[in-house]
Amino acid sequence: MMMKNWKTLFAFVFFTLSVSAQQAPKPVGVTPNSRQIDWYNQEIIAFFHFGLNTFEEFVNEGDGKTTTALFNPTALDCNQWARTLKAAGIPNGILTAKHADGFCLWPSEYTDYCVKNSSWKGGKGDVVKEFADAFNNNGVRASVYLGPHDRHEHLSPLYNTTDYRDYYAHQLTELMSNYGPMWETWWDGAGADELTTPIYTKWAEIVRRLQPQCVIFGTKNSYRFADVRWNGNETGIAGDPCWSTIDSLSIRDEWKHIKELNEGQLEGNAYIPAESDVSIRPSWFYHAEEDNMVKSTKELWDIYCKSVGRNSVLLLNLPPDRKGLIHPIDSANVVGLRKVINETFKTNLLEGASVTSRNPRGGIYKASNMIDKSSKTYYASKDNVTTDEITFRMKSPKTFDCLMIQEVIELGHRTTEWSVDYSSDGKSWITIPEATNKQSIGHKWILRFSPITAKYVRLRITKGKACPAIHTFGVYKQSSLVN
Ligand code: OTN
Repeated sequence: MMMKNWKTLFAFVFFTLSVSAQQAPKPVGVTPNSRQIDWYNQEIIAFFHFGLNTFEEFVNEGDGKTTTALFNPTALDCNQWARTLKAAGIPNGILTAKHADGFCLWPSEYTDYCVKNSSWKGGKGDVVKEFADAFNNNGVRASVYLGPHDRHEHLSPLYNTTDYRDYYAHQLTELMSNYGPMWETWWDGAGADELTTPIYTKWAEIVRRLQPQCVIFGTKNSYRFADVRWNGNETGIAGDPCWSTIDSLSIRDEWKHIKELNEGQLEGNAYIPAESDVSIRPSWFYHAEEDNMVKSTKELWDIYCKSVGRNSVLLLNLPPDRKGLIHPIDSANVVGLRKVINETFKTNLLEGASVTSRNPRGGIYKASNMIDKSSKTYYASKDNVTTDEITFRMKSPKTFDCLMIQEVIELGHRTTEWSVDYSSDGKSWITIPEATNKQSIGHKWILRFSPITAKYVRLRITKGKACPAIHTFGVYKQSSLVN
């Protein structure tokens, strides 16, 4: 009887220990909300700068005085925009419903400075409606930029910030109520210094109430509500490192904190990841004289690797022309980017490799999960370690010039230093120079380097805030279209 009790106790202790070893790692630090996780998974979002500026020579920031009659796209087709995004694998697009000149692309009840008084469709048109309907019908998400700064409104003798707060609130309510789901709203900080946190509080309440899934791009005095931050430049290039966390109060004065915006802050008190905005052309609005200056597929691939591949989301501007169409060169180059991404990441050359790790957690958190293509599984090390070494032995030597790694973002930034080595015999190792002492991982980190041929690859995690939790690790050969 006594013996049986000891056996039962032993079995219980063994069971408890093995179950606790298999529990998921606990999150560390601040972590993303569901909007942010969804936003990260989109990877690329399109920007559409379209409005009066499109119809003016060399203008990108209209002064609010231009006559509304000028707005007259001759063949507007938002289905063509949506089809371009589908072909480019871009799931979401943000339209400048009102840019800094204050001209509204929808017939707002609250202003005459809008499509109602344009030549287009005899003043009966609504670009936001055509855009939202076309996107919803094509299975692409619609989003809006409602510029906080409004030069036209500033020209009014009745202008004061309280009235403007309410004017903007009414317009935001129109956009958030009348056009179906909206997935992101953009609070550009340009010219918006007079807008205080209490003003944004009122606006944020409207977004959260009417469109709870809508991601807020915030700057300056709206960081308290921001799901995502500006990356500190308009070149589409995120920092290295690029932490999703930031000290939200210290970045209010953004021109003094460009580095922090670009790189994030590991010990930041808020999870506000970086969105990287850039135009496919030199200007934000379409100008025919820039038709020969469109970024090539190769340039876009470089930007993708330095934005999405640096734990950020790429916001790529594809400005419609005076017809109201995306220019064929812009379209071809962005569809080319998708081809390059798909070709490059089609085959993880580590697939089928045997994988061993130094500090396995055990249970379902197997090291081979890193190469299993599943979005649900991941590798985790045991608790109380912050370092690890994971070795991949391929069946035969392979040639690669790119690597990609993903952390489990729901569990917070965990790994803070990592390197990747290769070997032909599993005994003597060489560290890839471009993959030496890297810092952040987050949603996705991509590195490119000169081709390497090796049979063994090793991921060395050398520092962290908690035990590593790695979703994906792979080595790839870049598409021949960019090499
Ligand atoms: O002169 N600027 O206003 C300016 C110059 C270069 C790059 C950006 C800006 S404005 C800046 O735009 C960002 C989006 O690209 C954010 O909205 C920032 O808050 C805003 O200040």
